[in-house]
Parts: sequence; structure tokens; C-alpha cells
Amino acid sequence: MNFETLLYEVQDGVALITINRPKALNALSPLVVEEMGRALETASADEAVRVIVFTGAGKAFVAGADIAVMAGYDALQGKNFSIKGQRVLNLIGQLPQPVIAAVNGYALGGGCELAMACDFVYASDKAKFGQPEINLGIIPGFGGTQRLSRRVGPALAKELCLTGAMLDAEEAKAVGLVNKVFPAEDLMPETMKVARSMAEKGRVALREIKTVIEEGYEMDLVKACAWESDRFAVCFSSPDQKEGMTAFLEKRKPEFKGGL
Ligand code: CO8
Repeated sequence: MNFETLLYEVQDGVALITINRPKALNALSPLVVEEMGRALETASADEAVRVIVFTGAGKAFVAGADIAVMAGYDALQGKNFSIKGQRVLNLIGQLPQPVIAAVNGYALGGGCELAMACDFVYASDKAKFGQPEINLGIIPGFGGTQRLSRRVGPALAKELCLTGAMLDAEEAKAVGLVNKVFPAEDLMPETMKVARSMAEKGRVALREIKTVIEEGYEMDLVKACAWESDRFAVCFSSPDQKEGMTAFLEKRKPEFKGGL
């Protein structure tokens, strides 16, 4: 798969998507956003892909939406770009595969929004997170106001968006934006180790866990639990359930082949 602004490779069940505009700190131009959408659709349709990892080339994860492009926008162009970005980031939550953000450096503005749209976030100890749009006279537009308040609560989300302050990786972990922090050189090996181990698990269970947590989170608890029961039942029509339980009883490693 060839892209102008991304590197895309699939190995051992893991699609690694690297945003590759290091000279602009991987700023999200309209082309990057469009290619991210295409890369996600490609990975989603590929039976060989069980887990997706996003990272950035060079010293940044993503330093935001492309300010040079947005500088000339009028209101309608701003709205259209916001909608396009949101569509791609919302797609991450709707994919059947888990998506991990491996945040190697700056995750600012659209970069922080991309990280928060992923299912979970690993970060290098050099990473920095923030929503500095206030300094440009705008607000976050790729879902940041909403995802940040859901992740860290409205008071901290307001403080971060209203001041434009950055959090380092440990601070971001302390407030629940980041799951784990690694020394910079260990970030990719450790992330890929986890991604590969998830890729060996059952496709159906990966999909159902992601979907039930993603969608149930916004539901009333009793309804969400009822929905969990339905999706629990779905797992029992998958060969993965037979294989997983048979392998346990036969004291061997399961070989999940997917299906359903
Ligand atoms: N857009 C375009 N170019 C960028 C961006 C960006 N977001 N960030 C960095 N660059 C470019 C710089 O202009 C510079 O280019 P050049 O070498 O040609 O001068 C190059 O990347 C390197 O950057 P710096 O020299 O600034 O590197 P530093 O290490 O000194 O500083 C920082 C790194 C602190 C990350 C700094 O670059 C910075 O503050 N960047 C901007 C961060 C920011 O404000 N991000 C938010 C952008 S707005 C946004 O994301 C809104 C999302 C929703 C949009 C909704 C649609 C309308």
C-alpha cells in the first residue's frame, strides 16, 4: 500500500501506520487525514490485520493540524476540515481491530486528539500532550474538547484547553491519558510486543471487547450489561471459543483462526 504521507506495513498480524512528515512534525494536512482514513479502511478490511498501531516519524507523534494550511481557511473550510478529521478519528473507535497509539514525542492539538481516539496509549518518556489551539485563536476541532473531558474530567479538560498547557508523559499517565510510559528507545519494541501478543488472540473476542467497552461506556449500566450478554453469546458461535476452551482443557496454546 503506497501513501505520500504515511508508512504502512503489516507484520505478524499488526498494521503499523507511521505518520511521515517529520520536517513539519507530522502535522495533519488534509492529505494526511485522507490517507489515514484510507489506511484504516485498508487495515480494517484485511483479514491478516488483527491490531493497528499509530506512531510518528522523527521527534513528534503529531504536532497538530497543519497550521500553514489552516491559516488561509474561512469558516466553511474550517468546518469541513473539522468534519473530515472527526470522521477519521471516529472511525478508529468503530474498527473491529484494537488501535494503539505509540506516542513518541509531541502529541499536540490534532495529535493529542488522534492519541485519545485510539483504544489505548503508550508513550515515550519524551512525549508531551496538550491542546494548544487557544494560542492560535481557535478551539480543538477533531473531537478534543469532548474526548479530553471524557478521559480526564471536565475541570482538567477545561484547564488544559483554556491555558494550552502541556503535560509530560508521566503527568499524562497520572491523569489517565496514557496507559504506560517507556524509555524512548523501548517504546516501539514494547508496543509491538503487546500488539503482537494481542494479534495472537481470537479475532472475534478482540472485536467484541473493543465494541462493548466503546459503545457501552455511554449507555445506562443495566442496558450496557444486557448488551454485553448479547455480545458474550455471539462469541459462542465463533470457532475461537471452541478452540480457546478446548486448548485450555487440553493444556495447550490455542490457535485462533477467527471466523464470524
Ligand atoms: N502545523 C504546521 N507546521 C508545523 C506544526 C503544525 N501544527 N507544528 C510544527 N510545524 C513545523 C514548524 O513550522 C517548523 O517548520 P519549519 O522548519 O519549516 O519552520 C517545523 O515543524 C519544526 O517546528 P519547530 O521549529 O517549531 O520545532 P520546535 O521543536 O522548536 O517546537 C513545537 C515544537 C512546540 C511542537 C512547535 O512546533 C509548536 O508549537 N507547534 C504547533 C503546535 C500547535 O499549536 N498545534 C495545534 C495545531 S491546531 C490543531 O491541531 C487543531 C486540530 C483541529 C483542527 C480542526 C479543523 C479546523
